[in-house]
Amino acid sequence: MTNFQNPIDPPEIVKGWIDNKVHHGKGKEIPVFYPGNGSQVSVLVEDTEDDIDKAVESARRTFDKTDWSKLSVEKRIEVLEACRQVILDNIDELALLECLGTGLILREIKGFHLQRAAYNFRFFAQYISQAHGERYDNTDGYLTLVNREPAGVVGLIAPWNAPMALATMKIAAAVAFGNCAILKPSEQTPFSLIKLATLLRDVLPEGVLNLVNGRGPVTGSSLVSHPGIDRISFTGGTVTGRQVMSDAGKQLTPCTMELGGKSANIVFASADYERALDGALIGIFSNNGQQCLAGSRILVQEKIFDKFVEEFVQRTKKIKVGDPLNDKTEIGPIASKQHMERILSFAENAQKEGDKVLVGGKRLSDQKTGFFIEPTAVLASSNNSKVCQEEIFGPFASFVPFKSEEEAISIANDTEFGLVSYIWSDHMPTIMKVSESMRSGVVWVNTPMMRELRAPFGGFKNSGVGREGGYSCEQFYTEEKTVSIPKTPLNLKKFGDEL
Ligand code: TXE
Repeated sequence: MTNFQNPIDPPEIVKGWIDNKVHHGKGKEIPVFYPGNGSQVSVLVEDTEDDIDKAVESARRTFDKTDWSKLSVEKRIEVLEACRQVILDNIDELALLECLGTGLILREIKGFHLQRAAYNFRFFAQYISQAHGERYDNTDGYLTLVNREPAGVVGLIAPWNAPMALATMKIAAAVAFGNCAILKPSEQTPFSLIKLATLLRDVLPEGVLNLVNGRGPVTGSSLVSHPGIDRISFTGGTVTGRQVMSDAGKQLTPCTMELGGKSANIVFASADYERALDGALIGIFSNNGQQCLAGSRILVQEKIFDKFVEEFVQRTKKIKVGDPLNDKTEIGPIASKQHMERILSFAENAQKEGDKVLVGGKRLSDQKTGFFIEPTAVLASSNNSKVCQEEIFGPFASFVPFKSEEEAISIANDTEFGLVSYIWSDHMPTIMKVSESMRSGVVWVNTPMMRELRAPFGGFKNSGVGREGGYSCEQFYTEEKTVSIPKTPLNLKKFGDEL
């Protein structure tokens, strides 16, 4: 049995970051584990209500009393580009810290997650360089301008499945539109984001990016409920999202919610078969299967169903699961013990409920310390089965056959979620009809996972509220102000002046 080594020497203790200084919170010490060997590697000091007060005061001070929110576009572009450079200059260390927290494969962290993190800042630098405004002339001689002003102090709540890529989208947007931010990383994966916050101290003035640590119901809910917060941007599970929105609603704080998914990956007989097979495997197994946009329900047309499933299973058996530091690894450990046990419980239940486990479903037998599971595929008894209705959020595919386009559409939409749909077909009328019928915020045709940052990303139904993307973020991270000015002096009605 192998016991994989930690990617990097872990920090002994993880603390918060307020006013560009280390902040020692008032709460408990929470253990943090490395998923690759299951051992506790560090503790984080939990921030409580008092600490949140300090973080909000600091952000508010910078927002209200300095020129941060009024920086010129040119200056702000420089700041965003400098943030990008900080990530690229420190990519090796940030990647190892991201790996330590998440167990994601180092190769993918460096090649994708951190490239995206850096690009998020460049994207918003480019976006604001072309920001547009509205102006209206009217026949009464008025000029009306619609100004966009920074929203204020924004709370950013990030999950554990891709901390750097997801949190930096929020940080970059907040900075681009002149806000001050308070970031709460997941308590499971604090290492890379706290490092980033400290590295950014030479670029961002104090109070622009504060970071608080701790569990959701303690630190997260104090942040969401704080009356000094003007926006909450949340990425996480649907159950938590409901709680966050209800807490924020008490202060009427606007929220965006990027929540879970149970996305249909629909493979028609008219598809390019090999490409669809590759796409289905990528759709469910990349990022250890822990992603909201995973194609976790694979619907395959009856004519090709048996062959497709058989070949999917054969390929799945060959996937290399193991050390995230090894260049050949394709799937690393699950992010936590609790999450691993939850995923495995779906495989156990599946047998009892009449579904058939085709491959996997167990913990890796030669690796009992880290949180490794076999990549899994299940033939569902129907789309009503638990494995088709609940978000499993791991390397776990559920197969369902369909006969016609109508049946595919009906099964695909038969879920509480509506984040993404994948369609594989070379028949244009099928592509058009099915994509128009999907109740999801995103549709990918003959491709897995294309993220165009200018376009909105988010979900229908229980997959979310609001969107992330260029214009969507501009709307969310700013307040609109309408200013009307007469172009020439007007003859106003004279109240109190006798007619
Ligand atoms: O996420 P949570 P969990 C899904 C996935 C997963 C399930 C549960 O199905 O199995 O959610 O994961 C913070 N107020 N996704 O429980 O709880 C928390 O500390 C404020 C989908 O780990 O949603 C963390 O920082 N904040 C997903 C963040 O919310 C609170 C990504 C996310 O944690 C809070 C992750 C509260 N009351 C899980 N409670 C995606 N959309 O990609 C928790 N948090």
